[in-house]
Amino acid sequence: MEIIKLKFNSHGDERGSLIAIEEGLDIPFSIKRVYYVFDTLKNVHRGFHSHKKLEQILICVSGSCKILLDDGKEKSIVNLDKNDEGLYIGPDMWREMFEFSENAILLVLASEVYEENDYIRDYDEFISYRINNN
Ligand code: T46
Repeated sequence: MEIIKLKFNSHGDERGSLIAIEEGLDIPFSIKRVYYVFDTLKNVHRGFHSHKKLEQILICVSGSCKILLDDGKEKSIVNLDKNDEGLYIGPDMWREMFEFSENAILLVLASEVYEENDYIRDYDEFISYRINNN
């Protein structure tokens, strides 16, 4: 499985650091939605779904967490612990998020507005969808 990570430019000086993320420059899709996940405890697992259309970039802007990616054939665990690094997740990829550190903030840039119909939340359905649509 190919893991696509994006590196963002950090502008640092004696005042601190700043990272700017621009559509068209840093992100391969139009950003229609931004959300962030926080106050998630270490032993909690989230996600457990895939998307039919949605593309996203996940950035752990504070702390760290792990992302399990599963394309139906292969699984991979990605550690997100750098605020200048984004993980691209395209459609048809099962994902789970876990091992959130204290104060972890997972920022997500999304290519579409929220649409529950785009989710596949049942693993067997995900596998059948992959078989029938690839
Ligand atoms: C994903 C991973 C990385 C909204 O009302 N609007 C939104 O834009 C989102 C993302 C969620 N919600 C509501 C729906 C649920 O009632 O917020 C609640 C929690 O959502 P969910 O259980 O889907 O959260 P996660 O952390 O399991 O998954 C989220 C995204 O939903 C998903 O697209 O890829 O983060």
